[in-house]
Amino acid sequence: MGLLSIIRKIKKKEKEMRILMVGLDNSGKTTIVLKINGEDTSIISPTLGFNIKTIQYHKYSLNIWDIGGQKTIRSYWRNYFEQTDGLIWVVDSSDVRRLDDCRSELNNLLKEERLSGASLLVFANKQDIQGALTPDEISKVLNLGSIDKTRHWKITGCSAYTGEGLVEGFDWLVQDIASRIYVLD
Ligand SMILES: Nc1nc2c(ncn2[C@@H]2O[C@H](COP(=O)(O)OP(=O)(O)OP(=O)(O)O)[C@@H](O)[C@H]2O)c(=O)[nH]1
Ligand SMILES: [Mg+2]
Repeated sequence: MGLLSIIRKIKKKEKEMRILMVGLDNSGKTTIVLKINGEDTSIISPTLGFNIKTIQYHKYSLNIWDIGGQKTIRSYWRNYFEQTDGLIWVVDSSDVRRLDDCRSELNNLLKEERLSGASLLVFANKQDIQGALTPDEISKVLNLGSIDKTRHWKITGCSAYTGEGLVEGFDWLVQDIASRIYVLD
């Protein structure tokens, strides 16, 4: 391999970001990934393992790991923590009954040493549903104000159906990661 192609290869690799997408089952993770990638969101089934999707986003290549959130398979989340640059926690803002569960699962994740350097984007999804809690309300219930000061985080309201809020969230996440790991860009 010539020097130029080696350099190109390194450069290409440099532009990659690993994004881990988790949250309770039915929160809308898979729908969000499809929508941001411009794919049909009408036929969706629960994720029993995981999906990996590589999306070209501006000049970055996002490797998005969309992991199934059903209770019985949450113990497998830890298999995907390594080398995560960005963590997306997806919340069904209309599922008030399970917000306690949602808070405790998120708290567990944030204690994880291997995720300590990852930027955190919380998507308060399903804002199109009447009666859904607002991002501010979700933030209070999930106690995001008590997140460690060293963590970069943001909450954004969104709807994977209409697409509202998705670009705003991804833009913040990608910029935040880039400012930490690609400082020379
Ligand atoms: N109204 C509304 N429904 C949504 C939205 N996002 C997802 N859904 C629906 O919520 C259900 C679950 O969506 P999924 O994307 O499969 O959820 P998931 O988080 O990937 O679920 P698991 O794979 O089981 O962890 C589906 O019926 C979606 O159509 C949204 O923004 N608004
Ligand atoms: Mg899914």
